Amino acid sequence: MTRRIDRILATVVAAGAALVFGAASAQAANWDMPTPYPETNFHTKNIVQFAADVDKATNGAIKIKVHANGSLFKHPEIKNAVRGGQVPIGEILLSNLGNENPVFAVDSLPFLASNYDEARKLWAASKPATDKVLRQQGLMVLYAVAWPPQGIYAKKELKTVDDMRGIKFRTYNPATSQLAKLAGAVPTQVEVPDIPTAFTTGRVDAMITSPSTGVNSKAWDYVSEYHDTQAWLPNNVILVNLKAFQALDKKTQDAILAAAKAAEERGWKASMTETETMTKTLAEKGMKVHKPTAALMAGLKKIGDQMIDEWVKKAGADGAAILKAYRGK
Ligand code: PCA
Repeated sequence: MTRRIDRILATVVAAGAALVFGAASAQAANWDMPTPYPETNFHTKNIVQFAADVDKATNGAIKIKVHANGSLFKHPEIKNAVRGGQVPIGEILLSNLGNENPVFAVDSLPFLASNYDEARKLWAASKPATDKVLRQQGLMVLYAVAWPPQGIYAKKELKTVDDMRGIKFRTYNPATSQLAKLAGAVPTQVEVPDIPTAFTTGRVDAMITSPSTGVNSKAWDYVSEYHDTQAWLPNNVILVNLKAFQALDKKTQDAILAAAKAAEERGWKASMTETETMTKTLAEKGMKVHKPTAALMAGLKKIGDQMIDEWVKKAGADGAAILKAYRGK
């Protein structure tokens, strides 16, 4: 008798549990997430971990499927895909939007923030204005992670900025295009998945990017010189559609925010490790890793100063507030 009651009780408990978790999985949302960079990239790996954390913390209610390397939407389309609700979430390089609003371009101004401490400070200083503009567009930043510092890849050693004159220069955002122009080079926008072909077909001869992207795209196959200029550390941001996020219950929202916070911490740490290991890999693969000459650095800094001045003029009150928060004056 007791055993029968036990059995019945066990069945009732199991049914109750099925009801609770079943409810979660009945509403389980599958979130497709387009990202621009390869699966092997540290940002992507961090996102995959974030997706696993969200799955666990929401009891399977939110399942994020990562579509890396521009396979679902190409990089320039990802922001509008999230904004228009075609996908609820996606990753972009924030400074890709630099022409839309100068606030988005601040992390790519040469030598404004050129190490991890400065880059983090600059993100903290620019986050409120960034959030404000994005929310007006129905978007929200879940987290941001910086790329390793940016260095120049070329076929010959660049001893001065003059050595960049006339070379076909691969760019990835409006700021890199402006830098190329100011150096007398010829800018060509190329997304990361297309880098190897752009070099092997002669569309470009040089680029500025991280040791990370250099390794991901096997730069040693088509260039031999890396100049460790540490010019800036641009941020990738994870954007979520505000309406899709607000439609979730509070518990689910909190779980996603907590996973995002952990991903941001983990991502910045991974980025720092990446800088060291990937710079070493470039050397191991036979590239010459140069400490840039004083003349090259002076030339690049002069260009950076000009770009910062132009940005200040364009960015108005928002820009002034960002610089004040960043520099503390
Ligand atoms: N890699 C990306 C953005 C910055 C970076 O380090 C790229 O080259 O497009």
